Amino acid sequence: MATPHDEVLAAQEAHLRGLDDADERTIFDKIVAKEIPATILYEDALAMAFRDVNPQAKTHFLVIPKIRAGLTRLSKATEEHKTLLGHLMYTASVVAKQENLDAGYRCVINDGVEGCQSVYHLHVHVIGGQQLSWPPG
Ligand code: IU
Repeated sequence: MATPHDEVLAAQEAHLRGLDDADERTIFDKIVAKEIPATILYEDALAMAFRDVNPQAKTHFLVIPKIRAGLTRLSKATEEHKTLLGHLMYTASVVAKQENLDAGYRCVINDGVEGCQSVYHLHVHVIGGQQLSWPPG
């Protein structure tokens, strides 16, 4: 029997399936289009990195694909996203160097409701600049 928790998850998943529509714009699409200001650290043809507005550590930036291309979340990844996903991870390492995170840092991708994802445009969090603890909650 479905629990209330299952029902909430099912409703949210149904909503997210709707967000797969290429016409649906996220706040990150607006940052890419420079319609909303952000502190941009890096940009190339495929990816953009900018500071998180609500930093969870001394350094906290996000790396996103400039075109979402179906990647509302990591669990939507298909074979055709492999190169883009590699590019995002490599970009994370380039910007981490630029930010002098030489002592280490953490990359996180939140997926879906239970992963606490709030913006459905794939993004890699890069967190560092201080000693982090493990495990996360
Ligand atoms: P999440 O993994 O989907 O929960 O992370 C979304 C992040 O996007 C979160 O850390 C927000 O602080 C961040 N963010 C932002 O940097 N700028 C914005 O305009 C919005 C969210 I909305």
